[in-house]
Amino acid sequence: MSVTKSDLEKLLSMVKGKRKVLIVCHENPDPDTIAAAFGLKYIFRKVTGIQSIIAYGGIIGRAENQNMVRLLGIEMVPFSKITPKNYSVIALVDCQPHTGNVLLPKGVKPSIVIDHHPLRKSSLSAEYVDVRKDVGSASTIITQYIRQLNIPIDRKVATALFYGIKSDTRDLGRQTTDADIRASVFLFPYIMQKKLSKIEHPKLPREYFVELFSVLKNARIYKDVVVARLEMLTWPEIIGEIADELIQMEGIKWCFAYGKYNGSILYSIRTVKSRYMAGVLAHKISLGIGTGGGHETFAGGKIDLDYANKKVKDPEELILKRFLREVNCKDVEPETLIEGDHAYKEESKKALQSNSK
Ligand SMILES: [Mn+2]
Repeated sequence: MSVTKSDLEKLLSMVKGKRKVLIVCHENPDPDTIAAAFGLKYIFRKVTGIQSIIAYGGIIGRAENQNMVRLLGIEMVPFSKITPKNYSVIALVDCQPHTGNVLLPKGVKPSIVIDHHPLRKSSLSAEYVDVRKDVGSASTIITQYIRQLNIPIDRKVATALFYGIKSDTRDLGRQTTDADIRASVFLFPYIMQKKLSKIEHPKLPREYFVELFSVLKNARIYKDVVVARLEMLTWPEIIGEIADELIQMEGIKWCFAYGKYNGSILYSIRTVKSRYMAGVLAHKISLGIGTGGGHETFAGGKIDLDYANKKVKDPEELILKRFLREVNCKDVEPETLIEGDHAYKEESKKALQSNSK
């Protein structure tokens, strides 16, 4: 266990007696950041009696994540509904300041940063920093806190943390360490199995399947690389979901999935090359026009189009070009995943229009 009693005493002393404590998730929160926030809130309440508020930017889009929040009774407030300046303690979980995936108003600095992405300089000014690359999820870190503090575990908190670890590590298979497995084993007896199953297998809107159809028709193969452009018919996290699917294709070593959402281009990168740093690649792709980062085998980025359009002619073309260059496919002629010329866009648009009638 890599957290000591005195670390946690320091953490808890920071919130003791405070009336306004804010826990911030990353934008378009995923199960790991939601669970870590929920777990940290539980720790604060259980040990110090302090109530805190969980806030997030973007939307809780994925059907799984909506189910998670609803079925486990996780209260979360959109960032737009609060005034961060009013909070004396701000904790970030599963993200770090100035990384592009958490929007903090200018002048608002977190005093607590708990994350498992590579450490950023911007985090060092926080009073309490627990950023570790040797765990597969932020939920693992929070589970360690609960164990170290020896507090009784709530079953909803256990279910959330278990799912947080499970989804960030792709069922304990991706960038998983002993710490993640130990945390999962610890949580397992407490989890609410039926609720977890409902969370993991949600009902999906029809648009999801229309999106799937268009993605597959539209996918391009460059040797061992697959590129997919999404229509973004559902929620922003669909990019990561599709990337996770496509990287499973036989013979594929890289996947790049992207789409326009809310004035930005969002993209996800996946690779099977475990010793390559996908996060560094994402950083390179976004250089000068946006933000990007992540882990060894999975990463993502965001290009704000208002900004990028002032800098370059065609940001979408540029990021694709940069990606293909980095994976040695600059001059490779692509082929479609599915043979034949499909008017996929028209078809999916028509399908959608008739849906909304
Ligand atoms: Mn995470």
